[in-house]
Amino acid sequence: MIDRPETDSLGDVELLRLPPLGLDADSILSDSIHYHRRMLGRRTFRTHEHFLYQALVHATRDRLTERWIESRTDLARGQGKRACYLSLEFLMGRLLRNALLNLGITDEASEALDRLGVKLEDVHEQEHDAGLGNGGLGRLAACFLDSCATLGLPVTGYGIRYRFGMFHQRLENGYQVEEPDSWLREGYPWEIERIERRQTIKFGGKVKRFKDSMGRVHIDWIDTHDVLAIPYDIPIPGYRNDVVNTLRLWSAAATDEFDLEEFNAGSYGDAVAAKNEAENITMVLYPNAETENGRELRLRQQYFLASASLQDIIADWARQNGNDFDQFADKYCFQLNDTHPAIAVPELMRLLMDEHGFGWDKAWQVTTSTMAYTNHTLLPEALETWPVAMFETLLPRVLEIIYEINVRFLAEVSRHWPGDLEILKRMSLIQETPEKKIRMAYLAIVGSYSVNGVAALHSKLLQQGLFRDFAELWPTKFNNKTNGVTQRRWLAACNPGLADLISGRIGEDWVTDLEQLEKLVPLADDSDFQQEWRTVKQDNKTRLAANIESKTGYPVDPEMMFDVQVKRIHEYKRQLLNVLHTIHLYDRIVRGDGDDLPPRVIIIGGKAAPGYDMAKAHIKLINNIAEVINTDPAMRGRLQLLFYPDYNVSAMELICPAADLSEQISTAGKEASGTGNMKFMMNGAVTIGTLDGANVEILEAVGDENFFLFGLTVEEIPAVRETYDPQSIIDNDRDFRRVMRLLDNGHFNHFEPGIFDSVIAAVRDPQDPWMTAADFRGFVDAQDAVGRAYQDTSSWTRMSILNSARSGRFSTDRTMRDYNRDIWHLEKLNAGDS
Ligand code: 26V
Repeated sequence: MIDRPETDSLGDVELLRLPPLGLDADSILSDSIHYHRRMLGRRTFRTHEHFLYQALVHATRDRLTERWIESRTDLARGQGKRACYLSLEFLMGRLLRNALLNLGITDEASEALDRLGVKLEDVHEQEHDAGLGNGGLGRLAACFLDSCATLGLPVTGYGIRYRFGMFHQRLENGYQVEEPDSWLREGYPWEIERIERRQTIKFGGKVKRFKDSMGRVHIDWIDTHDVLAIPYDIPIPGYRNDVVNTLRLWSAAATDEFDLEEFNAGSYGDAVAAKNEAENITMVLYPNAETENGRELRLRQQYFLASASLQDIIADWARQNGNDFDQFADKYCFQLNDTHPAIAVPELMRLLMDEHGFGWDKAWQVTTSTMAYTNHTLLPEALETWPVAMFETLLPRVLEIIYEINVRFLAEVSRHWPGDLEILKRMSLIQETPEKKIRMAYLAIVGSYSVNGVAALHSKLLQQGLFRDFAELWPTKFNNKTNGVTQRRWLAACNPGLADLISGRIGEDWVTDLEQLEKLVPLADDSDFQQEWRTVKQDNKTRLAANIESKTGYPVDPEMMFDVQVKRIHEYKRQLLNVLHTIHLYDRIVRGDGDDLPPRVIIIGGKAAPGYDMAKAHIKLINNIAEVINTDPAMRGRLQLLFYPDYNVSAMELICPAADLSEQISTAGKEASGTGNMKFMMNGAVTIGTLDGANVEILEAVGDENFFLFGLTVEEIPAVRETYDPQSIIDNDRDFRRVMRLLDNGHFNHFEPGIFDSVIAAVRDPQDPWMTAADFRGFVDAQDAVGRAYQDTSSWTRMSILNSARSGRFSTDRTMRDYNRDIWHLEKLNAGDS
């Protein structure tokens, strides 16, 4: 058995150097053929391009691996501080295009394949998206990794290698059907299994206390059911800087002992069943729905990730420093991506106390100077709580530690607010009624030295609302870190036409310094530049139109305005508001009042959590309306509605370069940040949006003459809510009345009576939390302004250019610099110096 992990110290690396690999087309071609033939054993490539894809990945990975090892050596040599990004989700998408871009060998790889008569684009199509995330939160983690590597920041991602990622969405009669995502079926050529760094994770059992000969109390967590955690590493290359960081994903496996025990008891079947139970832990990514809250397997996943990652780091530390943890907090920082890995707080306490013999105060000192927490939601129903009863059976020792954290924390609260029992109840890590539950966000706040939100508005609302008491107790702990996206994937790689146009005018520095895009501002009125800008957009629209036709069967005219809303389907994001406006446009054309409308295709895409019935009904509604509109000859060339099936990262890479209008229309105060809004902006789409999340900062950057603003503000909502009467809003608005009449009359569901009743009722509900009716008029008017603006081609192009030009601050390079300046304090790796 391989049981001696490589330490991060220098060891024998010097003895194992090889001559560097060529980055030219010849070398790439010969290595690809080598892998295709000698490793994969394939004779021809014409029948299965997939193996050529695998061969090219291996050739590319070799070139990364060389730099990867050097980066790890640099890190070991420098002994600098590192950050660990703990996240249950990493929505990586495809890796090949970005690896080639960052290595600077896209043209060389393309030329190598040309010689085989194969197009690099077709090879890219062979790659399965690594869909190990639900949406924004997981994709943000992936963008962070790209930016950290590019900035040379030593940051390792720690996550779970789910056997099945985000489900695939198929449509059946307009309804979403979920299908498993077997992304690992053909093997995943990017990963390297590191069996020697496996860890053992404990579950169940009981806690035993005993005194040693010195009279000191020791704690044993015994009779546990152990599960192995096996790490798989994926290289994360920086942009042309020779830095390669790591994404380490843990996979669960049964321990040998587990098998043996059952086997000795004479039941082979039970042994295999036990193995299954262990491996179940990393079987599937949970979709984010309320119905998935409180599932025991999800808690197992969270503990599995936290414990495996911390043990991995501590084992490495102990190999180099023995039991001396004095410097540990100067060398490590753990960034918690939402509360999902917050169980790392008590787990680090447990490891330091029970496994390394530290007292409470020392362990708490280390924990609270290494943990930092990022909140990603204001929706109360998305805040995690775990039943105490579940902890009792699954993680009894961890529960004891949480109780102790709470006792000490509440003592601090009563020192701050003497005699205030109400506040003790409010701030306790344990919610008492109706069921005893652990409030994971509070645990994360108490255990961390930094707590941040993900956009200015969101961070402000956290401090004034959800976490108000905590912000009052520890005002300096709270801060904002506005999200971003990586321009390497979201402009350079996915929009080569625009990237070339931009680089031709202002040079290539924007690829690592997005603020450079400001240099486009003076070109916004240049008519030649405008024409070239429009040509690129048109090409991207043509490319997307072909893709949509192949997926939906509907031909799309790229001359029409592309009005796009793609994101998870959720009531707060208000796809329904978009649908109401679509019906309104349809109604205007039918009643002969649509002559001054620009031809428009409305594209909506996104997945609904499998247990979220209302969101699923929205998908069905969109598809039914699409069917009516798209088959009505009167709509031809004037209005189209399309539901984009199986929306994912790779789909967005086609969609955002082709969008004219970006829909960011959530109810104010509900979207923490949004990041799709930034991808669209960067690619020259103009936003129609509410004052929510990062839209506020987008508006500030671009100016209100380049943004279509509408809707109630966070400040206005509470007062409007008090007397909210959607029916009277409908009654007093002729357009709204007509829209509702079409819905009420079953115009979109003639042969399926009643199926939209709950959707329609929600619009009329005075308690509607999303206040869709309240924003109808504002939205329709703003859309009207969009329609008029779009018809002035030159002024629209100007807006488009300015949106891209002012998107500089929405790079994750800026976000990561902010995290590093205020939270992590890491030194850059000496890229390329070794
Ligand atoms: C909740 C749950 C509940 C139980 C099962 C699995 C699961 C998975 C995720 C979540 C919470 C999701 C929170 C989230 O995705 N927030 C999004 O974060 C983005 C990045 O900061 C931000 O742009 C979006 O506005 C925000 O909705």
